[in-house]
Amino acid sequence: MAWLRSVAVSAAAVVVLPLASVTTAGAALPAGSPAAVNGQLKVCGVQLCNKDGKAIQLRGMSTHGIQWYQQCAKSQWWDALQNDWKADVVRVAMYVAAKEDGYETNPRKFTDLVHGYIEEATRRGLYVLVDWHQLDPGDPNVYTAKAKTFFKEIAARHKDKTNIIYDIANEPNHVSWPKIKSYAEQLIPVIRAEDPDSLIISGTNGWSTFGHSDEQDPSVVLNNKVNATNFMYSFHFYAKEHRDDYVSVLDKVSSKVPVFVTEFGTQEATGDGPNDFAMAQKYIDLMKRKKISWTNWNFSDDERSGAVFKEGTCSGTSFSGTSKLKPAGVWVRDIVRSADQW
Ligand code: IDC
Repeated sequence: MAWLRSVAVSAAAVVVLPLASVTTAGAALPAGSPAAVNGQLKVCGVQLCNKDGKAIQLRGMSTHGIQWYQQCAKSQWWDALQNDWKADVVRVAMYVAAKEDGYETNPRKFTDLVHGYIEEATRRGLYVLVDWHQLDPGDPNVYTAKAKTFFKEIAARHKDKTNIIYDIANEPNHVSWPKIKSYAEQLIPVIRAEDPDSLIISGTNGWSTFGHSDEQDPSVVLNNKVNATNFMYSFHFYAKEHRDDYVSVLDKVSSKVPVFVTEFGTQEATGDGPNDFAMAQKYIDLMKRKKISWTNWNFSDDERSGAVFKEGTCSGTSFSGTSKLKPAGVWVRDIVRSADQW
């Protein structure tokens, strides 16, 4: 690449870098967009705060696995997310395991794919949550070296952006909390070395339930916190299956540590089956009251009830409005669209 570009790194020094490695802070964020208005996120106490220190709640959607549903991410899909749904944040779900056709099968291809989602989210003024979607096996330590390689490149490329959020472990399972904490404390410095002020999230044991799905008390996590600042814990739920006891856990932990609900559904944990909107509404009310940010699973046309679009939608160009939505989509679109909490 012959193009070069000057970048001021301080008042005193100017370096010349190849254009491909340069990103300019906020330059592409449209005025008035969620990421332009709120800027660099910061954890303040147990809340997520915007650049002015005001507690905010971000709401948005998760992609399905980008190895399977990349074909959805065309311009009209982005238009729907940005303008029709008025989302604040998109979660980019990058599965890791080869047996799930994930990152391991082609690290270069998947890293480039994620760069593409980040750039598009930025052009549209959305926050973008980069999800290291480890799931099977459930111990994130299996992938520590790969996670370091991936996040180092992502953070190095996008460090000047103010709209990027890193989730280093989707759903740890069949693994103890101290092992997850140890993994997190190895990953966080790798990201921070490139991008010091970034918001970083990690999942918790029991598929990101603070151990509740493993019949453990959340105090195991709460009494042994990750040693990091600007860090949040994720909590996941599927409302048809995860009932009032899970709501109580979310209520309890979110009073003690900063929590981001990076994935939830209104169905069973398979992401399929009947919706329970009444139960899901209890979580929505709690998250609204406590300004807990969330992304819903998922913005694809998979056949399951939790994929918001009807099957076949992604082969077309019409994503806005409600005609292409399944019931879960109609329900969650209304909530994402409703007046912002910022
Ligand atoms: C599901 C996908 C499905 C895929 C399966 C296993 O919808 O297509 O075959 O994963 O890879 C989660 C996970 C998320 C799951 C989702 C629904 O984070 O990967 O997606 N779910 O089962 N945790 C609880 C539910």
